[in-house]
Amino acid sequence: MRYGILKLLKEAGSDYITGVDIGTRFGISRSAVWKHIIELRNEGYDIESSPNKGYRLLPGGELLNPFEIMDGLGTKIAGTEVVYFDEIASTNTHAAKLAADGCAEGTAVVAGTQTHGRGRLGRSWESPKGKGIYLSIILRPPMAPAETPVFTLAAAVAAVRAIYDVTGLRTGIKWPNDIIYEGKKISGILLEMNSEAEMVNWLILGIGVNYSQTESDFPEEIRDRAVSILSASGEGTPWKDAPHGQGSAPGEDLHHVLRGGHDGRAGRLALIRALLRRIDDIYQDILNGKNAGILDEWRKHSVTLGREVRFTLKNTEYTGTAADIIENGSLLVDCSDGVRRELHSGEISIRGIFGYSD
Ligand code: BT5
Repeated sequence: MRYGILKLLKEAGSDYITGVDIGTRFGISRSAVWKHIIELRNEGYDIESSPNKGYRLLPGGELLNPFEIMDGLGTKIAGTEVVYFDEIASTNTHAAKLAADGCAEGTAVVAGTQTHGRGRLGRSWESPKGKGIYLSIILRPPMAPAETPVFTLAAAVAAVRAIYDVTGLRTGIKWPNDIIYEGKKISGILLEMNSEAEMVNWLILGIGVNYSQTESDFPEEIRDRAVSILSASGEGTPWKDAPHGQGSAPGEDLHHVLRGGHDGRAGRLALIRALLRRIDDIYQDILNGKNAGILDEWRKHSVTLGREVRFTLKNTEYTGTAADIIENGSLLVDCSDGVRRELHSGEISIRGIFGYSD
């Protein structure tokens, strides 16, 4: 009921609606309307009340909550259910519990901060409160485990698209799963799976995006290789690097969205919704067998292909040129000894001779 009232207030924009009108709409008394308004205010919504005119929602007053994330989202699967926590250990860990308990496919877990945000291979993900996006989505693709590596590539493509949709920033993908802006990591992806031999039970697609950290918000060890959306955007011109020929860059009115609300929460909300939409689209592509298009787009955004890489395999160090990516997620490297080698993420340590290295 109170979200019904909130919807009405949103539809009214900057106009007021009287308590009587709201009451009539929902068949409740004016004092019942008032109680719901108080509840919404307690949740954090900025609702103005004027004795003669009624109520209105003040601009930029959006919150990060399941209602805001799902309202009018229009996705088929991703984000059809959303759970939100101000604080959680790890959205991926929680999503795994929900998945094991049989939650609906597409359920998204969002948090304001993570106390034990996880990266790959036991690494950690810095997740300061209110400064990043921490999102996990549960998928149940009807396929064999061997077919799932494309999800890592697809998630990276979806993240690049979503960041561009909302900010106009053109980011790149560093194999296997880093989203990079000018050599620094702006987002990371953690894909986890539970399966039988022949069939996936569930996949958890976890995405972390640095949203509003400044340099000093990052721990010293990663300061020179981490960046946030807002700092990458530069003061006041978030779309300065908008690419040409990739659809129109966001209009100036988006500026207030990026920085809007407390803690830029309006911008984080917009980006979470864009991520869910882009993941939903690309998941449909996978289900419809369109993996080739995903790989092509991955190649287009790649900052790894064509570059010199150095890696260690079974204690031997090799150098070579990153030549291509293949559907199982492997990177093909033309090594200086003339041999083309296939690198599987997780098995090698790779040193980019460019920009960010890990
Ligand atoms: C990743 O791992 O990049 C995957 C990160 C996935 C995080 C999301 S948040 C929502 C969901 N819930 C979770 O618990 N996790 C997912 P990896 O490629 O292993 O990179 C980890 C490394 O990146 C660390 O060892 C640091 O060097 C660096 N790092 C940590 N936090 C960072 C940050 N906020 N920004 C940039 N780099 C970071």
